[in-house]
Amino acid sequence: MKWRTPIFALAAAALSLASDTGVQEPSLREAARNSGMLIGAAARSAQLSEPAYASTLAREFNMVEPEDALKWEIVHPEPQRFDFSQSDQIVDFATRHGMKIRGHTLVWHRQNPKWLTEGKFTSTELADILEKHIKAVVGHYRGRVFAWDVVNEAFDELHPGELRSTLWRDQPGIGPSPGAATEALPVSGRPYEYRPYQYIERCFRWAHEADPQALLFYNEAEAETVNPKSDAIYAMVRDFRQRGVPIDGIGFQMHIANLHADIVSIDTNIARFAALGVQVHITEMDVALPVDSNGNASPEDLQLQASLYREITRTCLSHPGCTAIQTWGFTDKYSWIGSHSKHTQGAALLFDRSYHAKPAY
Ligand code: 9MR
Repeated sequence: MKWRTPIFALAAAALSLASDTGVQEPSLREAARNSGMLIGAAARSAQLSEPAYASTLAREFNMVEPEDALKWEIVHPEPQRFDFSQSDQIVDFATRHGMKIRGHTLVWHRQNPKWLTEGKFTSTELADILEKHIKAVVGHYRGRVFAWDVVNEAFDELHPGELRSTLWRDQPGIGPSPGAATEALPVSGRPYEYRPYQYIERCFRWAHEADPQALLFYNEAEAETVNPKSDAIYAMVRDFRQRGVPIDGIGFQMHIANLHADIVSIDTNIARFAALGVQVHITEMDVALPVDSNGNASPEDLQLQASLYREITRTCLSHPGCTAIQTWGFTDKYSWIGSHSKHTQGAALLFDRSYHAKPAY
């Protein structure tokens, strides 16, 4: 009967873990490793000193992405000054715990510092600033960040298929793109070859120069299904692949607020991008639920949420090109959903505010 002792001990330990936290064996991280997947979460440096936050993150995930720490206003607060202190904390944490690191994001229209947005720079100056920024940030983490969201959310919400008007599109985007083939698109009377997403192409080339080993992603919101926005991105990615622009992947954010999301369309969309030879990462998944004044969702909605997490995970696993699933945070204690929806929506993640695993786990 001797052999039973360690098994009992293990079972008791697993049970007490389960009753304490609701987590199961194997952890998400172990399950992901067994399936050859990456399972990630966005993280905030300020929370790493909280023991439950740090232990859950390290136990359950094999990939991490700074939620805000690499955005311009934090990492590049003054024209000549970079501040990597917050992102370094997350990168160091990931390194200590053997986790892969995704970088987010080199170019976005939000969270930019005033010196940049109000600087009234010329196109040439802006292009120069952008190139230096990308090369400095990618260069700082060369060999450590394995994948970058080079450009985030460049396509428009209101006019799907068109590029959003931003500092970047409206300025360096209008210049001719070095290396762009001139025969691929009709020029129709323009003085030089014009691609609306020319500035995006330049960003990918700069990032690739700074770290030729890093995987370079285009990341987008509301492009998970087959729709006019994902059609436009598909055309851009296909053009990039045909002309050898260094793009390796597409990130679908997957912020879900509709509990009846169209899984079939998501599946078809993942398949068509994967067929272009790019990897697909689900980069920012959460499923927002209606919550009461205490922040609690109904048991029925928690089950519906669990089905959505399950369906998206299954869909990703069914495509060899879908290589990572990441949630936007992991505990409902720290989630952008609560803050932006005035607390009528929330409970969007895998763990509740006390780090107990929810049905979605
Ligand atoms: O979660 C991020 C939140 O902390 C920031 O305040 C916000 C600023 O706009 O950005 C949030 O993250 C966004 C991500 O960078 C890009 N996709 C949408 C995410 C949620 O808004």
